[in-house]
Amino acid sequence: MTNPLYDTLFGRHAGADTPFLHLPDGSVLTHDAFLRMAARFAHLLTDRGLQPRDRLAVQVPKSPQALALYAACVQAGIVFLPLNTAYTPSEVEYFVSNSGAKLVVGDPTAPKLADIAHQYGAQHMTLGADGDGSIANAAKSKSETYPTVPRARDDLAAFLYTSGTTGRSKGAMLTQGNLLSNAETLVEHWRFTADDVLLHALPIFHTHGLFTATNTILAAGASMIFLPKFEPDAVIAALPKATAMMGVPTFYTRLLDDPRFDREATRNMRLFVSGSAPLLAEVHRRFEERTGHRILERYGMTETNMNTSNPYDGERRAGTVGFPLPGVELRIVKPDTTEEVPQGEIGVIEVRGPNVFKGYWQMPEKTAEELRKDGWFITGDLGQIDPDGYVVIVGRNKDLIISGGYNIYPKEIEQVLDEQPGVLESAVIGAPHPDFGETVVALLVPDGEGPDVEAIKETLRERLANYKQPRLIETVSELPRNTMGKVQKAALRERYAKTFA
Ligand code: MLC
Ligand code: AMP
Repeated sequence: MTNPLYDTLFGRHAGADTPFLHLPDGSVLTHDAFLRMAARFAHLLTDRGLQPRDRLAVQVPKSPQALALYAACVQAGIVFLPLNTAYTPSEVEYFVSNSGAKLVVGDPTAPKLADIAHQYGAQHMTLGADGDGSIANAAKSKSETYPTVPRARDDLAAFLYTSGTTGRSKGAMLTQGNLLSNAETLVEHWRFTADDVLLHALPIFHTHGLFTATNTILAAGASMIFLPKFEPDAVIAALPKATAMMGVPTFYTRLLDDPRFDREATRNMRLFVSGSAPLLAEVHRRFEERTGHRILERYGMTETNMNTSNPYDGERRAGTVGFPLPGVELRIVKPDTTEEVPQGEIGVIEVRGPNVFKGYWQMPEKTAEELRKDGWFITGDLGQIDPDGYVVIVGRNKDLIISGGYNIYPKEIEQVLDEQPGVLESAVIGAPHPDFGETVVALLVPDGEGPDVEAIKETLRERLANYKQPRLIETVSELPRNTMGKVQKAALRERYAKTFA
Protein backbone atom coordinates (compact mmCIF):
# COMPACT_ATOMS: atom_id res chain seq x y z
CA MET A 1 0.00 0.00 0.00
CA THR A 2 1.27 3.47 -0.78
CA ASN A 3 -0.77 5.34 1.80
CA PRO A 4 -2.26 2.77 4.18
CA LEU A 5 -4.80 5.02 5.88
CA TYR A 6 -6.03 6.62 2.65
CA ASP A 7 -6.15 3.34 0.76
CA THR A 8 -8.10 1.53 3.49
CA LEU A 9 -10.55 4.23 4.53
CA PHE A 10 -11.04 6.14 1.33
CA GLY A 11 -9.23 4.97 -1.81
CA ARG A 12 -10.91 1.61 -2.09
CA HIS A 13 -14.30 3.31 -2.41
CA ALA A 14 -13.24 5.20 -5.56
CA GLY A 15 -15.95 4.88 -8.19
CA ALA A 16 -18.39 3.33 -5.69
CA ASP A 17 -21.91 4.60 -6.10
CA THR A 18 -22.75 3.46 -2.57
CA PRO A 19 -24.16 5.86 0.02
CA PHE A 20 -21.73 7.41 2.49
CA LEU A 21 -23.65 10.32 4.06
CA HIS A 22 -27.42 10.63 4.47
CA LEU A 23 -27.94 14.36 4.97
CA PRO A 24 -30.70 16.24 6.83
CA ASP A 25 -32.14 17.65 3.58
CA GLY A 26 -32.83 14.10 2.37
CA SER A 27 -29.95 14.02 -0.09
CA VAL A 28 -27.29 11.30 -0.14
CA LEU A 29 -23.59 11.79 -0.77
CA THR A 30 -22.01 8.69 -2.29
CA HIS A 31 -18.56 7.44 -1.40
CA ASP A 32 -17.38 8.38 -4.87
CA ALA A 33 -18.81 11.92 -4.78
CA PHE A 34 -17.21 12.39 -1.37
CA LEU A 35 -13.81 11.26 -2.67
CA ARG A 36 -14.03 13.57 -5.65
CA MET A 37 -14.72 16.49 -3.33
CA ALA A 38 -11.78 15.45 -1.12
CA ALA A 39 -9.49 15.28 -4.19
CA ARG A 40 -10.45 18.84 -5.14
CA PHE A 41 -9.64 19.96 -1.60
CA ALA A 42 -6.32 18.09 -1.69
CA HIS A 43 -5.37 20.02 -4.85
CA LEU A 44 -6.41 23.26 -3.20
CA LEU A 45 -4.26 22.60 -0.12
CA THR A 46 -1.27 21.57 -2.22
CA ASP A 47 -1.66 24.59 -4.48
CA ARG A 48 -1.65 26.74 -1.35
CA GLY A 49 1.82 25.39 -0.63
CA LEU A 50 0.98 22.79 2.03
CA GLN A 51 3.41 19.90 1.96
CA PRO A 52 3.31 16.49 3.61
CA ARG A 53 3.74 16.87 7.40
CA ASP A 54 2.44 20.49 7.40
CA ARG A 55 -0.49 21.12 9.75
CA LEU A 56 -3.96 22.23 8.67
CA ALA A 57 -5.92 23.71 11.60
CA VAL A 58 -9.68 23.51 11.14
CA GLN A 59 -12.34 25.11 13.36
CA VAL A 60 -15.55 24.77 11.37
CA PRO A 61 -19.13 23.57 11.86
CA LYS A 62 -19.89 19.93 11.15
CA SER A 63 -20.51 19.34 7.43
CA PRO A 64 -19.61 16.82 4.70
CA GLN A 65 -17.08 19.36 3.46
CA ALA A 66 -15.36 19.40 6.84
CA LEU A 67 -15.01 15.62 6.65
CA ALA A 68 -13.71 15.93 3.09
CA LEU A 69 -10.96 18.24 4.39
CA TYR A 70 -9.88 15.40 6.69
CA ALA A 71 -9.83 12.97 3.75
CA ALA A 72 -7.90 15.51 1.67
CA CYS A 73 -5.25 15.79 4.39
CA VAL A 74 -4.84 12.02 4.56
CA GLN A 75 -4.51 11.83 0.77
CA ALA A 76 -1.94 14.64 0.63
CA GLY A 77 0.02 13.57 3.73
CA ILE A 78 -0.96 16.76 5.57
CA VAL A 79 -1.54 16.57 9.33
CA PHE A 80 -5.20 17.26 10.16
CA LEU A 81 -5.77 19.38 13.28
CA PRO A 82 -9.46 19.73 14.12
CA LEU A 83 -10.51 22.21 16.81
CA ASN A 84 -13.61 22.32 19.00
CA THR A 85 -16.00 24.94 17.60
CA ALA A 86 -16.58 26.16 21.17
CA TYR A 87 -12.96 27.32 21.60
CA THR A 88 -12.63 31.09 21.96
CA PRO A 89 -10.21 33.03 19.75
CA SER A 90 -7.72 33.22 22.61
CA GLU A 91 -7.77 29.41 22.97
CA VAL A 92 -7.39 28.96 19.21
CA GLU A 93 -4.46 31.35 19.17
CA TYR A 94 -2.49 28.94 21.34
CA PHE A 95 -3.23 25.97 19.06
CA VAL A 96 -2.25 27.89 15.93
CA SER A 97 0.99 29.19 17.42
CA ASN A 98 1.92 25.91 19.10
CA SER A 99 1.24 23.71 16.08
CA GLY A 100 2.82 26.05 13.53
CA ALA A 101 -0.21 25.42 11.30
CA LYS A 102 0.34 26.62 7.74
CA LEU A 103 -3.31 27.19 6.97
CA VAL A 104 -6.22 27.87 9.32
CA VAL A 105 -9.74 27.15 8.13
CA GLY A 106 -12.48 28.86 10.12
CA ASP A 107 -16.18 29.60 10.01
CA PRO A 108 -16.94 32.60 7.72
CA THR A 109 -18.71 34.12 10.75
CA ALA A 110 -15.50 34.07 12.82
CA PRO A 111 -13.37 36.88 11.35
CA LYS A 112 -11.00 36.98 14.34
CA LEU A 113 -9.46 33.73 13.13
CA ALA A 114 -8.04 35.51 10.08
CA ASP A 115 -6.12 37.93 12.33
CA ILE A 116 -4.82 35.07 14.44
CA ALA A 117 -3.71 33.11 11.38
CA HIS A 118 -1.90 36.09 9.88
CA GLN A 119 -0.26 36.96 13.19
CA TYR A 120 1.44 33.56 13.15
CA GLY A 121 2.30 33.58 9.45
CA ALA A 122 -0.46 31.14 8.49
CA GLN A 123 -2.93 31.50 5.64
CA HIS A 124 -6.65 31.74 6.36
CA MET A 125 -9.64 30.31 4.51
CA THR A 126 -13.28 29.74 5.40
CA LEU A 127 -15.80 26.91 5.42
CA GLY A 128 -19.33 27.42 6.72
CA ALA A 129 -22.05 25.08 7.94
CA ASP A 130 -23.54 24.84 4.42
CA GLY A 131 -20.20 24.20 2.79
CA ASP A 132 -19.99 27.87 1.85
CA GLY A 133 -16.89 30.04 2.10
CA SER A 134 -13.58 30.51 0.31
CA ILE A 135 -12.64 26.80 0.37
CA ALA A 136 -15.65 25.85 -1.75
CA ASN A 137 -15.07 28.70 -4.20
CA ALA A 138 -11.38 27.99 -4.66
CA ALA A 139 -11.89 24.22 -4.98
CA LYS A 140 -14.58 24.44 -7.66
CA SER A 141 -12.22 24.42 -10.61
CA LYS A 142 -9.82 21.77 -9.27
CA SER A 143 -9.38 18.29 -10.67
CA GLU A 144 -11.43 15.49 -9.11
CA THR A 145 -8.54 13.07 -9.06
CA TYR A 146 -5.45 13.58 -6.94
CA PRO A 147 -2.25 11.53 -6.96
CA THR A 148 -2.23 10.08 -3.43
CA VAL A 149 0.95 10.93 -1.54
CA PRO A 150 2.79 7.81 -0.33
CA ARG A 151 2.93 7.45 3.46
CA ALA A 152 4.16 4.90 5.96
CA ARG A 153 2.22 3.65 8.98
CA ASP A 154 4.50 5.64 11.27
CA ASP A 155 3.82 8.95 9.50
CA LEU A 156 1.65 11.49 11.27
CA ALA A 157 -2.00 11.75 10.26
CA ALA A 158 -3.52 14.04 12.89
CA PHE A 159 -2.87 16.27 15.89
CA LEU A 160 -5.54 16.37 18.55
CA TYR A 161 -4.99 18.85 21.36
CA THR A 162 -5.74 17.65 24.83
CA SER A 163 -5.52 19.79 27.95
CA GLY A 164 -3.11 18.98 30.69
CA THR A 165 -3.01 19.10 34.46
CA THR A 166 -0.64 22.06 34.20
CA GLY A 167 -3.27 23.94 32.21
CA ARG A 168 -1.31 23.89 28.94
CA SER A 169 -2.77 21.93 26.04
CA LYS A 170 -0.64 19.29 24.37
CA GLY A 171 -0.83 18.24 20.73
CA ALA A 172 -1.21 14.44 20.69
CA MET A 173 0.51 13.17 17.53
CA LEU A 174 -1.45 10.32 15.96
CA THR A 175 0.03 8.25 13.18
CA GLN A 176 -1.59 6.55 10.24
CA GLY A 177 -0.97 3.24 12.00
CA ASN A 178 -2.67 4.40 15.22
CA LEU A 179 -5.86 5.33 13.39
CA LEU A 180 -5.83 2.43 10.97
CA SER A 181 -5.25 -0.31 13.54
CA ASN A 182 -8.11 0.97 15.70
CA ALA A 183 -10.54 1.34 12.80
CA GLU A 184 -9.84 -2.19 11.59
CA THR A 185 -10.15 -3.61 15.10
CA LEU A 186 -13.48 -1.87 15.72
CA VAL A 187 -15.01 -3.02 12.43
CA GLU A 188 -14.31 -6.61 13.49
CA HIS A 189 -15.12 -6.24 17.15
CA TRP A 190 -18.40 -4.41 16.68
CA ARG A 191 -19.30 -6.37 13.51
CA PHE A 192 -19.68 -3.45 11.12
CA THR A 193 -20.49 -4.29 7.50
CA ALA A 194 -21.28 -2.28 4.39
CA ASP A 195 -24.99 -2.64 5.26
CA ASP A 196 -24.70 -0.65 8.47
CA VAL A 197 -26.12 2.84 8.84
CA LEU A 198 -24.60 4.73 11.77
CA LEU A 199 -26.59 7.51 13.37
CA HIS A 200 -23.88 10.17 13.73
CA ALA A 201 -24.81 13.04 16.05
CA LEU A 202 -21.36 13.60 17.61
CA PRO A 203 -19.04 16.49 16.85
CA ILE A 204 -16.27 15.63 14.35
CA PHE A 205 -13.41 17.46 16.04
CA HIS A 206 -12.67 14.80 18.69
CA THR A 207 -11.61 11.16 18.71
CA HIS A 208 -15.11 9.80 19.29
CA GLY A 209 -16.94 11.40 16.36
CA LEU A 210 -14.02 11.58 13.93
CA PHE A 211 -12.04 8.41 14.46
CA THR A 212 -14.12 5.92 16.47
CA ALA A 213 -17.27 6.63 14.49
CA THR A 214 -16.22 7.92 11.06
CA ASN A 215 -13.07 5.86 10.49
CA THR A 216 -14.88 2.67 11.49
CA ILE A 217 -17.74 3.39 9.09
CA LEU A 218 -15.30 4.19 6.29
CA ALA A 219 -13.28 1.04 6.93
CA ALA A 220 -16.50 -1.00 6.75
CA GLY A 221 -17.73 0.77 3.60
CA ALA A 222 -20.92 1.62 5.51
CA SER A 223 -22.91 4.86 5.66
CA MET A 224 -23.89 7.47 8.25
CA ILE A 225 -26.96 9.55 8.95
CA PHE A 226 -25.00 12.74 9.43
CA LEU A 227 -26.76 15.09 11.85
CA PRO A 228 -25.26 18.52 12.59
CA LYS A 229 -25.51 17.93 16.35
CA PHE A 230 -27.28 15.87 18.98
CA GLU A 231 -30.89 16.94 19.11
CA PRO A 232 -33.49 14.44 20.45
CA ASP A 233 -36.22 15.19 17.85
CA ALA A 234 -33.88 14.61 14.92
CA VAL A 235 -32.26 11.57 16.52
CA ILE A 236 -35.59 9.90 17.32
CA ALA A 237 -36.86 10.62 13.81
CA ALA A 238 -33.74 9.08 12.26
CA LEU A 239 -33.49 5.99 14.49
CA PRO A 240 -35.76 3.70 12.39
CA LYS A 241 -33.41 4.18 9.41
CA ALA A 242 -30.25 3.42 11.41
CA THR A 243 -28.64 0.19 12.58
CA ALA A 244 -26.10 1.58 15.06
CA MET A 245 -25.35 4.66 17.13
CA MET A 246 -22.34 5.91 19.09
CA GLY A 247 -22.70 8.50 21.80
CA VAL A 248 -21.56 9.99 25.07
CA PRO A 249 -23.66 9.08 28.15
CA THR A 250 -25.50 12.44 27.99
CA PHE A 251 -27.00 11.31 24.64
CA TYR A 252 -28.48 8.25 26.30
CA THR A 253 -29.79 10.00 29.43
CA ARG A 254 -31.42 12.65 27.23
CA LEU A 255 -33.03 9.97 25.05
CA LEU A 256 -34.33 8.19 28.14
CA ASP A 257 -35.95 11.46 29.23
CA ASP A 258 -38.05 11.34 26.06
CA PRO A 259 -41.12 9.06 26.16
CA ARG A 260 -40.94 8.56 22.36
CA PHE A 261 -37.68 6.65 22.84
CA ASP A 262 -38.83 3.06 23.22
CA ARG A 263 -38.71 -0.45 21.74
CA GLU A 264 -40.59 0.62 18.66
CA ALA A 265 -38.24 3.54 17.92
CA THR A 266 -35.18 1.31 18.26
CA ARG A 267 -36.55 -1.77 16.51
CA ASN A 268 -34.08 -1.67 13.60
CA MET A 269 -31.03 -0.96 15.72
CA ARG A 270 -28.43 -3.63 16.38
CA LEU A 271 -25.91 -1.64 18.43
CA PHE A 272 -25.66 1.32 20.82
CA VAL A 273 -22.12 2.21 21.90
CA SER A 274 -21.29 4.55 24.80
CA GLY A 275 -18.01 6.15 25.76
CA SER A 276 -15.92 9.25 26.51
CA ALA A 277 -17.31 9.41 30.05
CA PRO A 278 -18.64 6.93 32.60
CA LEU A 279 -22.06 5.48 31.93
CA LEU A 280 -23.93 4.99 35.19
CA ALA A 281 -24.93 1.35 35.73
CA GLU A 282 -28.42 2.62 36.46
CA VAL A 283 -28.66 4.27 33.01
CA HIS A 284 -27.47 1.00 31.46
CA ARG A 285 -30.30 -0.88 33.25
CA ARG A 286 -32.98 1.72 32.45
CA PHE A 287 -31.92 1.66 28.81
CA GLU A 288 -32.36 -2.09 28.62
CA GLU A 289 -35.71 -1.95 30.37
CA ARG A 290 -37.00 0.69 27.94
CA THR A 291 -35.58 -0.58 24.65
CA GLY A 292 -34.50 -4.18 25.15
CA HIS A 293 -30.98 -3.18 24.04
CA ARG A 294 -27.91 -3.45 26.21
CA ILE A 295 -25.55 -0.53 25.64
CA LEU A 296 -22.02 -1.58 24.73
CA GLU A 297 -19.63 0.55 26.79
CA ARG A 298 -16.05 1.06 25.70
CA TYR A 299 -13.11 3.12 26.98
CA GLY A 300 -10.80 5.35 25.00
CA MET A 301 -8.67 8.46 25.00
CA THR A 302 -7.39 11.07 22.59
CA GLU A 303 -3.87 9.65 22.94
CA THR A 304 -4.85 6.03 22.39
CA ASN A 305 -8.10 5.82 20.44
CA MET A 306 -10.08 2.88 21.85
CA ASN A 307 -8.48 0.65 24.50
CA THR A 308 -11.19 -1.63 25.82
CA SER A 309 -14.68 -2.68 24.89
CA ASN A 310 -17.45 -4.80 26.27
CA PRO A 311 -18.01 -7.87 24.11
CA TYR A 312 -20.38 -7.87 21.16
CA ASP A 313 -21.68 -11.36 21.85
CA GLY A 314 -20.86 -12.02 25.49
CA GLU A 315 -22.22 -10.22 28.52
CA ARG A 316 -22.12 -6.42 28.29
CA ARG A 317 -21.56 -5.73 31.95
CA ALA A 318 -22.93 -2.47 33.37
CA GLY A 319 -20.38 -0.34 35.22
CA THR A 320 -17.46 -1.87 33.31
CA VAL A 321 -15.65 -1.00 30.10
CA GLY A 322 -15.09 -4.62 29.11
CA PHE A 323 -11.84 -6.21 27.99
CA PRO A 324 -8.72 -4.88 26.24
CA LEU A 325 -9.31 -4.81 22.48
CA PRO A 326 -7.35 -7.31 20.36
CA GLY A 327 -3.74 -6.09 20.08
CA VAL A 328 -4.05 -3.77 23.08
CA GLU A 329 -2.29 -4.65 26.34
CA LEU A 330 -3.61 -3.24 29.61
CA ARG A 331 -2.15 -3.36 33.10
CA ILE A 332 -2.99 -1.83 36.46
CA VAL A 333 0.00 -0.51 38.37
CA LYS A 334 0.69 1.14 41.70
CA PRO A 335 0.80 4.92 41.15
CA ASP A 336 4.23 6.21 40.09
CA THR A 337 5.62 2.69 39.64
CA THR A 338 5.60 -0.02 37.00
CA GLU A 339 4.60 -2.62 39.59
CA GLU A 340 1.31 -4.34 38.82
CA VAL A 341 -1.21 -4.48 41.65
CA PRO A 342 -2.63 -7.85 42.75
CA GLN A 343 -5.74 -9.00 40.85
CA GLY A 344 -8.80 -6.98 41.84
CA GLU A 345 -6.96 -4.09 43.46
CA ILE A 346 -7.17 -0.49 42.34
CA GLY A 347 -4.30 1.18 40.52
CA VAL A 348 -3.44 3.34 37.51
CA ILE A 349 -4.42 1.99 34.10
CA GLU A 350 -1.61 1.74 31.56
CA VAL A 351 -2.05 0.64 27.96
CA ARG A 352 0.27 -0.37 25.14
CA GLY A 353 -0.38 -1.25 21.52
CA PRO A 354 -0.51 -0.05 17.92
CA ASN A 355 -3.24 2.40 18.96
CA VAL A 356 -0.96 4.38 21.30
CA PHE A 357 0.13 7.80 20.00
CA LYS A 358 3.64 8.91 19.14
CA GLY A 359 4.01 11.63 21.77
CA TYR A 360 3.12 15.26 22.37
CA TRP A 361 4.17 17.74 19.72
CA GLN A 362 7.39 19.51 20.76
CA MET A 363 6.97 18.48 24.40
CA PRO A 364 9.55 15.76 25.02
CA GLU A 365 9.37 16.16 28.83
CA LYS A 366 5.58 15.82 28.89
CA THR A 367 5.82 12.83 26.57
CA ALA A 368 8.40 11.19 28.84
CA GLU A 369 6.16 11.76 31.88
CA GLU A 370 3.23 9.89 30.35
CA LEU A 371 4.60 7.54 27.69
CA ARG A 372 7.15 5.05 28.99
CA LYS A 373 10.14 4.15 26.81
CA ASP A 374 8.84 0.58 26.45
CA GLY A 375 5.55 1.84 24.99
CA TRP A 376 3.25 1.79 28.04
CA PHE A 377 1.04 4.89 28.22
CA ILE A 378 0.05 6.09 31.68
CA THR A 379 -3.62 6.96 31.24
CA GLY A 380 -4.12 8.66 34.61
CA ASP A 381 -7.37 6.72 35.02
CA LEU A 382 -7.80 4.56 38.11
CA GLY A 383 -9.16 1.09 37.57
CA GLN A 384 -9.39 -2.49 38.67
CA ILE A 385 -10.04 -5.81 36.96
CA ASP A 386 -13.07 -7.73 38.17
CA PRO A 387 -12.88 -11.51 38.77
CA ASP A 388 -14.02 -12.20 35.20
CA GLY A 389 -11.45 -9.90 33.61
CA TYR A 390 -13.74 -6.92 32.95
CA VAL A 391 -11.99 -3.57 33.41
CA VAL A 392 -13.73 -1.20 35.82
CA ILE A 393 -12.84 2.50 35.88
CA VAL A 394 -13.17 3.70 39.44
CA GLY A 395 -11.83 7.23 39.22
CA ARG A 396 -9.01 9.41 38.00
CA ASN A 397 -5.50 10.02 39.20
CA LYS A 398 -5.58 13.30 37.26
CA ASP A 399 -7.45 16.48 38.10
CA LEU A 400 -9.98 16.33 35.29
CA ILE A 401 -13.69 17.04 34.91
CA ILE A 402 -15.68 15.37 32.11
CA SER A 403 -18.84 17.28 31.24
CA GLY A 404 -21.10 15.89 28.52
CA GLY A 405 -18.07 14.01 27.14
CA TYR A 406 -15.82 17.09 26.99
CA ASN A 407 -12.67 17.18 29.12
CA ILE A 408 -12.10 20.19 31.31
CA TYR A 409 -8.89 20.65 33.25
CA PRO A 410 -9.56 22.65 36.45
CA LYS A 411 -6.08 24.19 36.31
CA GLU A 412 -6.94 26.06 33.14
CA ILE A 413 -9.93 27.73 34.81
CA GLU A 414 -8.09 28.30 38.10
CA GLN A 415 -5.30 30.11 36.25
CA VAL A 416 -7.80 32.63 34.85
CA LEU A 417 -9.61 32.99 38.20
CA ASP A 418 -6.39 33.54 40.17
CA GLU A 419 -5.52 36.51 37.94
CA GLN A 420 -8.76 38.35 38.72
CA PRO A 421 -8.86 41.31 41.12
CA GLY A 422 -10.27 40.45 44.54
CA VAL A 423 -9.34 36.76 44.22
CA LEU A 424 -6.70 35.45 46.59
CA GLU A 425 -6.92 31.90 45.28
CA SER A 426 -9.38 29.53 43.68
CA ALA A 427 -10.29 25.87 43.36
CA VAL A 428 -12.30 24.34 40.54
CA ILE A 429 -13.99 20.97 40.98
CA GLY A 430 -16.47 18.74 39.18
CA ALA A 431 -19.85 18.17 40.82
CA PRO A 432 -22.19 15.35 39.76
CA HIS A 433 -24.79 16.60 37.27
CA PRO A 434 -27.81 14.65 35.99
CA ASP A 435 -27.44 15.80 32.36
CA PHE A 436 -23.71 16.35 31.85
CA GLY A 437 -22.41 13.70 34.27
CA GLU A 438 -20.22 16.30 35.94
CA THR A 439 -20.31 20.07 35.90
CA VAL A 440 -17.91 22.83 36.86
CA VAL A 441 -18.00 24.51 40.30
CA ALA A 442 -15.56 27.32 41.09
CA LEU A 443 -14.68 28.40 44.61
CA LEU A 444 -13.02 31.73 45.25
CA VAL A 445 -11.20 32.89 48.36
CA PRO A 446 -11.61 36.68 48.48
CA ASP A 447 -8.76 39.13 48.70
CA GLY A 448 -9.32 42.65 50.08
CA GLU A 449 -12.72 43.89 48.98
CA GLY A 450 -13.45 40.57 47.29
CA PRO A 451 -14.21 39.64 43.69
CA ASP A 452 -16.80 41.06 41.29
CA VAL A 453 -18.38 37.74 40.30
CA GLU A 454 -20.29 39.16 37.32
CA ALA A 455 -17.10 40.67 35.88
CA ILE A 456 -15.34 37.34 36.43
CA LYS A 457 -18.08 35.48 34.55
CA GLU A 458 -17.64 37.86 31.64
CA THR A 459 -13.88 37.35 31.59
CA LEU A 460 -14.32 33.58 31.68
CA ARG A 461 -16.74 33.74 28.75
CA GLU A 462 -14.22 35.77 26.75
CA ARG A 463 -11.30 33.50 27.50
CA LEU A 464 -12.68 29.95 27.73
CA ALA A 465 -15.01 27.72 25.70
CA ASN A 466 -18.68 27.67 26.75
CA TYR A 467 -18.61 24.12 28.12
CA LYS A 468 -15.83 25.12 30.58
CA GLN A 469 -17.97 27.84 32.22
CA PRO A 470 -18.72 27.14 35.90
CA ARG A 471 -22.38 26.47 36.65
CA LEU A 472 -21.73 27.73 40.17
CA ILE A 473 -19.23 30.28 41.48
CA GLU A 474 -19.08 30.68 45.27
CA THR A 475 -16.85 32.61 47.61
CA VAL A 476 -15.50 30.70 50.59
CA SER A 477 -13.37 31.95 53.47
CA GLU A 478 -10.69 29.31 52.93
CA LEU A 479 -9.93 26.10 51.04
CA PRO A 480 -9.46 22.83 52.93
CA ARG A 481 -5.81 21.75 52.84
CA ASN A 482 -3.87 18.70 53.94
CA THR A 483 -0.76 18.86 56.08
CA MET A 484 1.37 19.36 52.95
CA GLY A 485 -0.67 22.48 52.12
CA LYS A 486 -2.35 20.85 49.11
CA VAL A 487 -6.00 21.75 48.46
CA GLN A 488 -8.18 18.75 49.34
CA LYS A 489 -10.36 18.60 46.27
CA ALA A 490 -11.96 15.34 47.39
CA ALA A 491 -13.37 17.13 50.45
CA LEU A 492 -14.69 19.92 48.24
CA ARG A 493 -16.27 17.44 45.83
CA GLU A 494 -17.98 15.83 48.79
CA ARG A 495 -19.36 19.21 49.84
CA TYR A 496 -20.92 19.84 46.41
CA ALA A 497 -21.92 16.24 45.68
CA LYS A 498 -25.65 16.96 45.92
CA THR A 499 -25.77 20.55 44.62
CA PHE A 500 -27.16 19.59 41.19
CA ALA A 501 -28.65 16.22 42.10
C1 MLC B 1 -22.77 22.31 25.59
N1 MLC B 1 -22.72 22.99 26.75
C2 MLC B 1 -22.07 22.26 27.65
C3 MLC B 1 -21.69 21.09 26.99
N2 MLC B 1 -22.12 21.14 25.72
N3 MLC B 1 -21.80 22.51 28.93
C4 MLC B 1 -21.13 21.58 29.59
N4 MLC B 1 -20.71 20.43 29.02
C5 MLC B 1 -20.97 20.16 27.72
N5 MLC B 1 -20.56 19.03 27.15
C6 MLC B 1 -23.29 24.27 27.10
C7 MLC B 1 -23.65 25.11 25.93
O1 MLC B 1 -22.55 25.91 25.64
C8 MLC B 1 -24.81 25.94 26.45
O2 MLC B 1 -24.32 26.98 27.22
C9 MLC B 1 -25.51 24.99 27.39
O3 MLC B 1 -24.51 24.01 27.76
C10 MLC B 1 -26.71 24.29 26.85
O4 MLC B 1 -26.39 23.75 25.62
P1 MLC B 1 -27.14 22.48 25.07
O5 MLC B 1 -27.97 22.94 23.91
O6 MLC B 1 -27.80 21.71 26.12
O7 MLC B 1 -25.92 21.68 24.64
P2 MLC B 1 -25.86 20.79 23.43
O8 MLC B 1 -25.54 21.59 22.24
O9 MLC B 1 -27.10 19.95 23.42
O10 MLC B 1 -24.59 19.90 23.76
C11 MLC B 1 -24.60 18.90 24.73
C12 MLC B 1 -23.96 17.66 24.10
C13 MLC B 1 -22.61 18.07 23.52
C14 MLC B 1 -23.83 16.61 25.17
C15 MLC B 1 -24.87 17.13 23.00
O11 MLC B 1 -21.80 18.62 24.55
C16 MLC B 1 -21.90 16.96 22.84
O12 MLC B 1 -22.17 16.66 21.68
N6 MLC B 1 -20.96 16.30 23.52
C17 MLC B 1 -20.14 15.25 22.94
C18 MLC B 1 -18.71 15.47 23.31
C19 MLC B 1 -17.76 14.51 22.60
O13 MLC B 1 -17.90 14.21 21.42
N7 MLC B 1 -16.77 13.99 23.31
C20 MLC B 1 -15.84 13.01 22.80
C21 MLC B 1 -14.42 13.37 23.19
S1 MLC B 1 -13.30 12.10 22.63
P3 MLC B 1 -24.96 28.44 27.15
O14 MLC B 1 -24.30 29.14 28.30
O15 MLC B 1 -24.55 28.96 25.81
O16 MLC B 1 -26.43 28.24 27.34
C22 MLC B 1 -12.95 11.17 24.00
C23 MLC B 1 -12.29 9.87 23.80
C24 MLC B 1 -13.29 8.79 23.90
O17 MLC B 1 -13.33 11.51 25.07
O18 MLC B 1 -13.15 7.87 24.72
O19 MLC B 1 -14.25 8.88 23.15
P1 AMP C 1 -10.10 12.54 26.10
O1 AMP C 1 -8.80 13.07 26.59
O2 AMP C 1 -11.09 13.58 25.74
O3 AMP C 1 -9.83 11.61 25.05
O4 AMP C 1 -10.76 11.77 27.32
C1 AMP C 1 -10.25 10.56 27.77
C2 AMP C 1 -10.77 10.24 29.12
O5 AMP C 1 -12.18 10.01 29.06
C3 AMP C 1 -10.20 8.98 29.68
O6 AMP C 1 -8.92 9.15 30.22
C4 AMP C 1 -11.25 8.60 30.72
O7 AMP C 1 -11.03 9.33 31.91
C5 AMP C 1 -12.53 9.09 30.06
N1 AMP C 1 -13.32 7.99 29.48
C6 AMP C 1 -13.42 7.61 28.20
N2 AMP C 1 -14.28 6.57 28.08
C7 AMP C 1 -14.73 6.29 29.32
C8 AMP C 1 -15.63 5.33 29.89
N3 AMP C 1 -16.29 4.48 29.13
N4 AMP C 1 -15.82 5.34 31.23
C9 AMP C 1 -15.16 6.22 32.02
N5 AMP C 1 -14.32 7.15 31.55
C10 AMP C 1 -14.10 7.19 30.22
